[in-house]
Amino acid sequence: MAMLNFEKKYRVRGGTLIGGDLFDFWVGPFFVGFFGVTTIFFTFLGTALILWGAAQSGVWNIWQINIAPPDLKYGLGPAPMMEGGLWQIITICALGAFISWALREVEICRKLGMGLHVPVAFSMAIFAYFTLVVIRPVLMGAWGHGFPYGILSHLDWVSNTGYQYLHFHYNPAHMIAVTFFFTTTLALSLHGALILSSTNPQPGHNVKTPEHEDTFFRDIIGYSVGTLGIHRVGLFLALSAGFWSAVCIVISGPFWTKGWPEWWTWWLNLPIWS
Ligand code: 07D
Ligand code: 07D
Ligand code: U10
Repeated sequence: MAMLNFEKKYRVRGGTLIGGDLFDFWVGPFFVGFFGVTTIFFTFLGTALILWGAAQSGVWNIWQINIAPPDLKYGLGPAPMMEGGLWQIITICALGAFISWALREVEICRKLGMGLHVPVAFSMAIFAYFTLVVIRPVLMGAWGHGFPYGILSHLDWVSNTGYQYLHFHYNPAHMIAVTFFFTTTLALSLHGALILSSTNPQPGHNVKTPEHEDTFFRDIIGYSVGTLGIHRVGLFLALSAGFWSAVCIVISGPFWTKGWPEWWTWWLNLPIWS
């Protein structure tokens, strides 16, 4: 109930980026806004096109639906509808929906007078997707380098693309990205566990304070990053994971065409060994 009173106080007009008062209202719990309308538009159209593509190929098994990008021969031009054109339009819809969603987050933050950290964070995911389906295909000269839209088919693409570079684990940016992903889960599990351990004491005991949290980490590793600091660390780790993912795929092809194990010959070739 407290939450509902709070919402009533802050659910006021203003703060929109575009459209003024036009869509400045709520439907149930959802803020609409200009970008809510564009989100619904792109999501509806994109989903309908995926379903239409599934109908055209007669595949209704959810795992096997596949909307493939165009053949490499179409380069960076538009492809016929059933030969990748559908993938191109769906890509535009996906980017339209993701960017609309991020801008709707910005409008909500502005209404609440909050920082833009959440939309900035989501933008890193959009950037990774944009790298996969726009930046890398453009650098390599064909939309056909994008990944196909299908639950299993996109896994085939990841595997095939990985093996094109012999052993993707040797991609140094992939190593950095994987390490950031692992560190993110480590940090989240430490933080979740620490908060629960101090706020869920044994029956009859007091809830513990941030001093207890600081002291736990000072005792165990000699340093506490602090209660605000851990959230900065978490955001940094997670955004770095997405950033280095984008780097690891954009350098594969446009900047390195051989197997990734071979990249490490610079180490063997250091003059120090000879
Ligand atoms: C838990 C938030 C909820 C989101 C969910 C995803 C759809 C797609 C579309 C039928 C954490 C909803 C899914 C709307 C339906 C059609 C056409 C987020 C949570 C539940 N992948 N991927 C999955 C996407 C890429 C990879 C699952 C999207 C890259 C591997 C799901 C994108 C590469 C594995 C999925 C995308 C890659 C998966 C679970 C976009 C490198 C798995 C995702 C837009 C990043 C895992 C069968 C999840 C799996 C998996 C969606 C891109 C690799 C279907 C929307 C090309 C190796 N991916 N993916 O929980 O089980 O995310 O696959 O870029 O093993 Mg993928
Ligand atoms: C792209 C998702 C964006 C999502 C958006 C939102 C909706 C709405 C609605 C639920 C980036 C979508 C929202 C649709 C849903 C509702 C209501 C996120 C994206 C905008 N790898 N690998 C990565 C590991 C191997 C290969 C990244 C590990 C093999 C290739 C990450 C291992 C080979 C590519 C990673 C491993 C190989 C990658 C993925 C282990 C295969 C990429 C995370 C333990 C033989 C991809 C930018 C990511 C990449 C990528 C981890 C193994 C190949 C670092 C842990 C050796 C080709 N791998 N990999 O990017 O960098 O998220 O993409 O072995 O392209 Mg790898
Ligand atoms: C965090 C936190 C914290 C909290 C938290 C959380 C992080 C400490 C205080 C949050 C965390 C959690 C709750 C934990 C669980 C979360 C996850 C595991 C992450 C994954 C999440 C999910 C899987 C859920 C995903 C659900 C989604 C995305 C919602 C889906 C909803 C929609 C699609 C509706 C969106 C609404 C829009 C776009 C605008 C409103 C629109 C409508 C209501 C529809 C009506 C439309 C209109 C009025 C517009 C008309 C449309 C038009 C004209 C277009 C028509 C076009 C045509 C072509 C016809 O740190 O603190 O606690 O809780």
